[in-house]
This record gives sequence, structure tokens and C-alpha cells, in this order.
Amino acid sequence: MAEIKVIIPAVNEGDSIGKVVAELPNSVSEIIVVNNGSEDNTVENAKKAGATVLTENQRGYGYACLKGLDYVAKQSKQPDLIVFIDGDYSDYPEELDKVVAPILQDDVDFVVGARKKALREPGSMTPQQVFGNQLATFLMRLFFRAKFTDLGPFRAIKYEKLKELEMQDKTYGWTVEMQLKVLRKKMTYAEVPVRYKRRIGVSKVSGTVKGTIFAGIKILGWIFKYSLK
Ligand SMILES: Nc1nc2c(ncn2[C@@H]2O[C@H](COP(=O)(O)OP(=O)(O)O)[C@@H](O)[C@H]2O)c(=O)[nH]1
Ligand SMILES: [Mg+2]
Repeated sequence: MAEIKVIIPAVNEGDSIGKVVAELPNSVSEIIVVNNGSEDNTVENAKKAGATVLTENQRGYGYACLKGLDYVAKQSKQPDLIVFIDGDYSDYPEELDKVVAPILQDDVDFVVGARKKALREPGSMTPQQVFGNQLATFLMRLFFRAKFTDLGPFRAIKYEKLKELEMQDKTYGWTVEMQLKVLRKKMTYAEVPVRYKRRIGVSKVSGTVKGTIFAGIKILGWIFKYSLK
């Protein structure tokens, strides 16, 4: 059986992180929650639910993901797949098996869980977020003929392929960087429709002005950087 590890960046997700960890299916061998200075019971609840909890001192979504990867790289046995999911309980953790299926069954390299409009709870994504994702995926289609329709956080990739990507983004550009590099390296990919609901707790990214502006800048920055190369 393929070995699957999950990385979850989490800041102040005490009310949701336990549910996310608990509802991930048994096909997962380790759940790694990367905390950045949470001031609530995120760490305690993640541990209680059975996750490995790491601490990253630098604030940032990308920093947290990189910390998780660094931890995995140092383990004696490497996984076959890495899955990323958010800690806010917006995604449906039990859909993990569906998200990894194209990799396990069809040998695809990378899968994005696409939050299709019909599968989204109203209000689960801000209008700016929907617009930003549409613009980003439109530009990826234009420049790379990409078939992505979302930059969703719930995603799976073969571990060996992820290493080849040499991920760098420390903050909000993490998801788009991964997709652009998959395209540039001509890896194979698929999208799986996933459901998405309103988060528990408070948004750190799309629900904040700073997050929205910087995410927009980061995402467009990566796209233009890669398109002009
Ligand atoms: N470790 C860590 N996690 C973060 C950071 N920023 C956001 N997150 C987590 O990343 C996930 C997505 O953030 P969220 O606030 O839901 O963003 P949104 O979905 O765009 O509103 C959640 O699990 C957050 O707790 C960060 O700086 N460090
Ligand atoms: Mg969220």
C-alpha cells in the first residue's frame, strides 16, 4: 500500500484542527500539523487527535509547508505521496481517498481538489478569492494551456515529484507555485471536484485585507515570472 503523509498548516485553529485530523481516513500513515505561534489550543487538540505537531517560528503558509517537508525529508522512510489540506475544516477530510485516487490508480503526478461552484457552501469563499482563482487559472490556461480551474489547498502529489519542484514560496503563493512548476516540468496532473464549506474560526488569508492583497500580488507575480521565462 502506498504510504501517504498529510501536511496541515495551522494558526489558531483550535476549534477545527481536531476534527480535520480525526476525519482523515486510515489510508494516511502520518498527519503533520505545522503550527506558527497559535495562541489557542491548536497544538493540544492536534496532538490529542493523533497528529505530529511541529512548530515553525516564521509566520507564513509556505514556511509551514516547507517545515513539514523538511521534517519528512529527515525521516528514515520516505512516503510515496504528500497531501496538503487546511486546518480550518473547510475541506472534507474524508475526501482524501478521492483526491489521491488519480495518483494511485492512474499514476498521475499531481492532483488539485477543485472547489466547484456547485459543491461549495455559499459564503465558503470570498468573492475576491473566487475572482482571484478565476483570473489565475485563466492566465495559466492562456500561457500554459493548463486545465486547472482552482488553486485549492486540498491537493496531493507524489513525494518524488514534489522534491523535484524545489518549492520556495514562504507565504501565500505556495499553491500557485506548485501548479506552475508542475506545468513547467510537464508533470501529469488531474483535478478532482471537492466539496468546500464555511470554515470554523477566523480566516487568516482570504478574509483579511492584507491576506487578499498579498495573495493577489504573490499569485500574479508567480504567474508572470513563469510566463516570461
Ligand atoms: N502554520 C501556518 N498556518 C497558516 C498561516 N496562515 C494561514 N495558515 C493556515 O492555513 C490554512 C488556510 O488559512 P485560512 O485562514 O483558512 O485562509 P483562507 O482559506 O484563504 O481564508 C488554515 O489552516 C490556517 O490556519 C501561517 O502563517 N502559518
Ligand atoms: Mg480557509
